[in-house]
Amino acid sequence: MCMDGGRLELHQFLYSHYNEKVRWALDFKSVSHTRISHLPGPHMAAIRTLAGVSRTPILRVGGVVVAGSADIIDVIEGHYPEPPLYPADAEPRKTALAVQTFFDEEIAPAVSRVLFGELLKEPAYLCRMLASEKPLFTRLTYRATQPAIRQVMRRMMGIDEGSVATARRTIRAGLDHVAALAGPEGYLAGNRFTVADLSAAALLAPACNPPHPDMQFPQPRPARVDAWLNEWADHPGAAWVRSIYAKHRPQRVLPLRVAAN
Ligand SMILES: N[C@@H](CCC(=O)N[C@@H](CS)C(=O)NCC(=O)O)C(=O)O
Repeated sequence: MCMDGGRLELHQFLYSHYNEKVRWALDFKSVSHTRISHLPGPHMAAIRTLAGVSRTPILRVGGVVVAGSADIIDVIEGHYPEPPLYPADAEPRKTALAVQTFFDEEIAPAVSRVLFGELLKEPAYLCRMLASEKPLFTRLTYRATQPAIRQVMRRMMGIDEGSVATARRTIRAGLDHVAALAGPEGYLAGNRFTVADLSAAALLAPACNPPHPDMQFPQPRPARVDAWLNEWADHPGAAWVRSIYAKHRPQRVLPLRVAAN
């Protein structure tokens, strides 16, 4: 794949934790890119046409399209090896990639399920979060279609009382896991920051409210969103997430262009 000189586009959802993994990897490596923010629900046609799947993140460079946060990070790492996200040695690299897979597959869906269980009850706030970059007309239309979109999102994320209760326990297990696994230097695979730390911190970020413009929920927040954040606030795993953000999440990389669509 040729990335040099190509316009690199990240097709994303604002505040999404899988998308945050890719934003972080691009920012960490100072890769200039354009972010194209889609609205969950209406995104489907455009993303399917682009990538043949409906999930974001999608990375596009010219005619080349890569889907899925882990595969995208792998491509970014291959083309922009410095600073590295993969450990040089085989054993810690295997551990780092296994941690990424665990958080991608087990923890991240639980975070979405519980958080959206709450956010879908706050349609005005949800629209403010997801559509803030859009023109007024699009924001109003998106708000008007929330009842229909809410049903689709509930179904797609498997949100019901039982699944949300199980997902809450899974989130706690994820926070316990990072608190227990972080070594003396505070990292999950070896003694430096890797894709393991990036993945765990990005995917737990919606529960930990790290002070970064890409993930910090807008103010004022509804009481139920505050309650969601308070639920995890004192967990040592949440303190770990915030410390990894403070040490390793670049604030913003320029030039970053945000395209409206
Ligand atoms: N394994 C994928 C999961 C991506 C994913 O679930 N993305 C969500 C947003 S956080 C999505 O696009 N959902 C909408 C859909 O499934 O159509 C990854 O690592 O990128």
